[in-house]
Amino acid sequence: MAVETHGTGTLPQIKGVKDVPYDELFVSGHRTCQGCESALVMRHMVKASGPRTIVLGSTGCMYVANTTYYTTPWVVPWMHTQLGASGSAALGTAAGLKVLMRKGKIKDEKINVIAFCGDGGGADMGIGAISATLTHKDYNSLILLYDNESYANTDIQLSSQTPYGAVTTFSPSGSAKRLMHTRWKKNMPGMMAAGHPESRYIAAGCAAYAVDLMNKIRKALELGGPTFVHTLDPCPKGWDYHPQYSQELGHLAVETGIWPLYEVIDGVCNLTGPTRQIAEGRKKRKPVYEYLKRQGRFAHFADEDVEHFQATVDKMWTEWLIPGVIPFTVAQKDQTLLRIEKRPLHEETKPA
Ligand SMILES: Cc1ncc(C[n+]2csc(CCOP(=O)(O)OP(=O)(O)O)c2C)c(N)n1
Ligand code: SF4
Ligand SMILES: [Mg+2]
Repeated sequence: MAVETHGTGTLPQIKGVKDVPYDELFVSGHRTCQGCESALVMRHMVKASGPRTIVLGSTGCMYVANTTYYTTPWVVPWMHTQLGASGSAALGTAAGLKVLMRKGKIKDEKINVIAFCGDGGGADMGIGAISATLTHKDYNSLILLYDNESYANTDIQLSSQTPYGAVTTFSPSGSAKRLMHTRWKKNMPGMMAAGHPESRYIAAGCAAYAVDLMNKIRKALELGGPTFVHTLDPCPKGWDYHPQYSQELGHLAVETGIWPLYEVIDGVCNLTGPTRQIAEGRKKRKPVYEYLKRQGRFAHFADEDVEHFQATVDKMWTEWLIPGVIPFTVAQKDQTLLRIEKRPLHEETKPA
């Protein structure tokens, strides 16, 4: 799809791994857990955006573990902001830079403003400020929500992004109640796309698909205005698995269809990576059990819990059309979307 950009063209799309910038702008000196995918998101994020970037970070693992006293992995300018304030920090910084450039106090050049937040800080506490920022089309900023599916930094409490049935310190499994948490994960990127027509770019990514993620970051910054990228980040501590499997779990989240990769550019939805292949019938969607069985947070699941999880993911693929984002007329013309609706459900949901 041809897309008009207001960028400088300095962040072209990356064609493959060999094309990825060599420079590291998020280096050693942090204290995140071994296998932390959120830290990898930070690394990919600034690799994609380059040195002319200001990063703002709300409280959470990516703040606390990345700024231990007198040490930091950030090579680019970085500032902490309050837990629910990523949206305000993004807008304020973008507006401040614009004024300073207009008054000739600093050189008029493209500076990328990226504010990150966790799922607790972004999808729960700070959603109002993010929403407000996404309506201010005159200011260029990217809000990146790194989603480890819990309030990880304060010891894995339940958030609106915690998946159905998962054990957290606020939702332990017990003899009286096997599942303490029975709400479906809030659809943050879909909601942001549906409600913010001024935002030209909203995407869902995953660090296990590094080039796809870096290209999404670049597209957001090139298109300009307020943009939003949501990443799903396997977290060995909160999800309870060996750190060596983080990338595999990222792949499984996408291959089972639990975490679809897509972008909404000027209101048009574009599926990416394996999500596109599955939708086009070129790849089979894996049973969710493949993903669930690898994590201790789902170890208490009975067959009926797995079946409910599978049935809801199936429904997401067959019935949801991201209401308000993809008009039915576009869905009619877009064969990919039609194929999603026509696809048969996967055959198996039960453990082998
Ligand atoms: C207003 C406010 N309430 C509570 C806290 C305590 N706190 C610090 S980090 C954190 C968890 C944030 O979770 P999330 O945004 O998902 O980031 P993660 O720790 O998972 O990376 C909490 C509750 C705080 N810093 N500020
Ligand atoms: S608790 Fe999870 S998100 Fe936090 S540093 Fe460890 S692996 Fe990363
Ligand atoms: Mg979190």
